[in-house]
Amino acid sequence: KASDIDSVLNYLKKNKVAPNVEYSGVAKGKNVFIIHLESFQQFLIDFKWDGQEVTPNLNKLYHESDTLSFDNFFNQVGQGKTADAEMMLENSLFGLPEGSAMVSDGTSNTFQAAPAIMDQNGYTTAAAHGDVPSFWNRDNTYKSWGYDYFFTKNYFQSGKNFDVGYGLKDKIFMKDAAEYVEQLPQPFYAKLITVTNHYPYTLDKQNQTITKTDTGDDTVDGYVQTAKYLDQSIGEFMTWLKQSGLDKNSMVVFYGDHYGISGNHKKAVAKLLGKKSFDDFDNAQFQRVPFMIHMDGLKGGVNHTYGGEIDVLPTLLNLLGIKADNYVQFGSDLLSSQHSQTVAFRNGDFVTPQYTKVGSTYYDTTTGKVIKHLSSEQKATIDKATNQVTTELNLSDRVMNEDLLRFYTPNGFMKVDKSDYSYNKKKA
Ligand code: GP9
Ligand code: MN
Repeated sequence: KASDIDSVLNYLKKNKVAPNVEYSGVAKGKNVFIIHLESFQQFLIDFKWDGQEVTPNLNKLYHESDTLSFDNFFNQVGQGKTADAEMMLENSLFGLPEGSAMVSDGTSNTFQAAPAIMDQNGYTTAAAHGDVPSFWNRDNTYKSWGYDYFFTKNYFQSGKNFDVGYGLKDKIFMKDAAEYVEQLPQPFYAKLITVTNHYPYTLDKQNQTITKTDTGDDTVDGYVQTAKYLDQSIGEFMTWLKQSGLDKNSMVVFYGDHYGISGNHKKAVAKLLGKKSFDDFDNAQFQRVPFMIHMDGLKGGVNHTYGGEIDVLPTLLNLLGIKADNYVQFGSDLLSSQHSQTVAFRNGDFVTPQYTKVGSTYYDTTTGKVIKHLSSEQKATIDKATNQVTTELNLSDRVMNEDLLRFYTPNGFMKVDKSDYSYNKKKA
């Protein structure tokens, strides 16, 4: 019922975080590219194998003075993987404890998502993905989120060997998608979802430009090959961006959606990282993924704030100068001094700069050592973090399961009418 949203609104009001005013509006009116780096983990940044950098183009971006990079940014997905990442990125709502919220609720729920917000601030919005539109129920969910365009498989070139794994190979996809995006009225908000760096990390011979790693674990060793290929597609995209002139008036955001190597491959990962062992603590830390914001003239650098995918939308809206303090968003501006550095995982575990919780075990985040006996002070801090994590996950689940946003429209927001959208290819 309508009043059920009240406990959510009260909690968010009580815990409101003021965004960093130094960054408010620095990207106002710029085009926005959201580049989804499939299964891309932070450890790949500056990682070397076979006598070379695996991802030189992303490394360069990561270190550039006009890129704001984060090195303590975590994926927070559950079973919905890519879909959970998208849900968090564009709504600042968590995925569900089981399944994929885009599948179970994407069609029917009311959302106040990034595309709709951007649209109502004068933007044209588009998503692109080199697979069938129905995957993860994107075709329906994107209507609920207010995407003007959704470019999928049948919009792009096809042919023998054009696809691998989950769809069009990244180099072809990025090029084709860019050509569509370039034609959109500006400013635009465009999300490009890559797929080639996806388990089982297979790639045609001619695109393999680095040897497989030698852990002996078949599900791990191809990862550097597809990651390198993805990186090359980003390099080509950045070259295109410059040539098109769009680099001057665009903000380009990169993020890794979730791990590429799961916790089931501890031995192989230890070998890959040159470590003696790899335990549950290490696996929690291994959930770091890239988050980088690149823009001409942006005051960049590597930022060490702890945060995660839930925090992306509030951070970006502040940069874009769009006020969102009355929206239902569970994350907060990563650049704000008030930002909470407790990073929730979907199963209730968490990481903070001080503590890491995995199941019923607590670790010192700085040393990786198990804390056997919690002092009363440690216990108080950990209880507070646990409480925050469970409360936010629960409230977010209520918003999703009970479709609570239908009862609350933030000031200045117009409810999305899904019937306004159709993604059938119009012949050029
Ligand atoms: C498929 C792609 C992969 O469309 O986005 O999804 P994932 O398996 O990573 O959740
Ligand atoms: Mn994915």
